[in-house]
Amino acid sequence: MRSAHMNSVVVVAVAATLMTLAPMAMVGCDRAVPAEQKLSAPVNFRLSVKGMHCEGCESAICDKVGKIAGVTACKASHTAEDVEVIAPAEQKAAIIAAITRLGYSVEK
Ligand SMILES: [Cu+2]
Repeated sequence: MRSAHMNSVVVVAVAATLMTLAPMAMVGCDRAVPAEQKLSAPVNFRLSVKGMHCEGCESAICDKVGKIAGVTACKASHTAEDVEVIAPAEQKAAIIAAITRLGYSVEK
């Protein structure tokens, strides 16, 4: 049981790669595929975020956003008031919620 956690960390890290490289190879073993591997391929999107005033705010946001499953990149700018993320599109709501919970406002 001790290795179960490590295994899931590795699965998250390679999930996006597996989905883009060999989606057809997954057919036939659906029950063995962890939920993380069902995320779609990451896309780049930009959120307009108000309330950041320094680099500490930028790292606070990307620290949180980076922990969301499927997120492969995060870049925040308090001067441009935006956050650029590379993540599966279906994770966008979770990313907006995480930023909002930190006290910043995301404009849609
Ligand atoms: Cu700040």
